[in-house]
Amino acid sequence: MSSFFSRLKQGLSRSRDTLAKMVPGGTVDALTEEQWMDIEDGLIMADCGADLAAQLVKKARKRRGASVDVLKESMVSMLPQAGPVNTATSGPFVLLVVGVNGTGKTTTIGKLATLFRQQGKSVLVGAGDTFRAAAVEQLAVWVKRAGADMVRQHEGADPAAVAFDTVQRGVARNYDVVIVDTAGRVQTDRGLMDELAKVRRVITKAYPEAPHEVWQVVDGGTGQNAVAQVEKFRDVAGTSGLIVTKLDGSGKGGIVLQLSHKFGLPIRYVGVGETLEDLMEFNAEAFVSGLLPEEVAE
Ligand SMILES: Nc1nc2c(ncn2[C@@H]2O[C@H](COP(=O)(O)OP(=O)(O)O)[C@@H](O)[C@H]2O)c(=O)[nH]1
Ligand SMILES: [Mg+2]
Repeated sequence: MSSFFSRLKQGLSRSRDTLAKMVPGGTVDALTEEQWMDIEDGLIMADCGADLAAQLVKKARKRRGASVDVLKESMVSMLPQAGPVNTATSGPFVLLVVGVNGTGKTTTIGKLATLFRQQGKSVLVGAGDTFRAAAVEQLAVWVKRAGADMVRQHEGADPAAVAFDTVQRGVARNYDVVIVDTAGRVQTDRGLMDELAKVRRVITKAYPEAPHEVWQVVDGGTGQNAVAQVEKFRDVAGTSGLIVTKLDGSGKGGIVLQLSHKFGLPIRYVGVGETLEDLMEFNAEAFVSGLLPEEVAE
């Protein structure tokens, strides 16, 4: 088994445990009515959401010889098929990262910067969370370790000004990748939304093609809260993809399916732990295989 898959599996073990209680193993054919109801309950407990759980079971049951393998296929086929991210833009590839405080934005940016550097790309990161001085320092540590560069201003500086400077410098100095961090909390929710809208606007002023992607980071352990967060940020920030972190911390990995189904947004990465290797490019088949129990429960 590849280290990628074993790590993912390890990270999803709590979710798989949640489901293993309810879902019989992979090859069981012709499940009983009661077993299907248990499966539906299991999917709900793993945070797939009641609507999606019902849909998945219904879809799987329509197939002859319906089994858990068919359920896996239904899950994979309902995930939006997004092509790979096109970072080969004419100027820098500009990525804006948004999301509520504590979801993992800054650490994820640090990891992404490292991954891009490993591909030989030059990376410039903008410290747009000016709300707390500690946030800038935390980012600085990651950026230095990654061998990337950073644009920063003083605590309390206008995040839009930081974003503008970052993108402008990224274009002027021909960076391959520009990543802009943001705050996930300011004095008020309204303030945060206004700020994000402004950050997005000035990025486009600095470079009309940008941002190429806006990824929202959500904490996979927060259940319906994660759904509400995506709903709230989506229009303001123009979210184009999701990163679901902390899947190792709860048995609620089904949230990944619920979010992508509900919003039709591609999942770009999932986080299954705190180290660099725990941020994994999302692969629908691997994810679903890691989520569902494999062995037949006798
Ligand atoms: N267990 C676990 N912790 C994570 C994961 N991703 C991020 N974290 C932790 O979540 C905490 C908050 O992350 P941070 O990047 O500061 O969040 P931000 O406020 O959105 O910038 C940090 O302690 C991270 O190490 C993950 O996939 N799994
Ligand atoms: Mg942060």
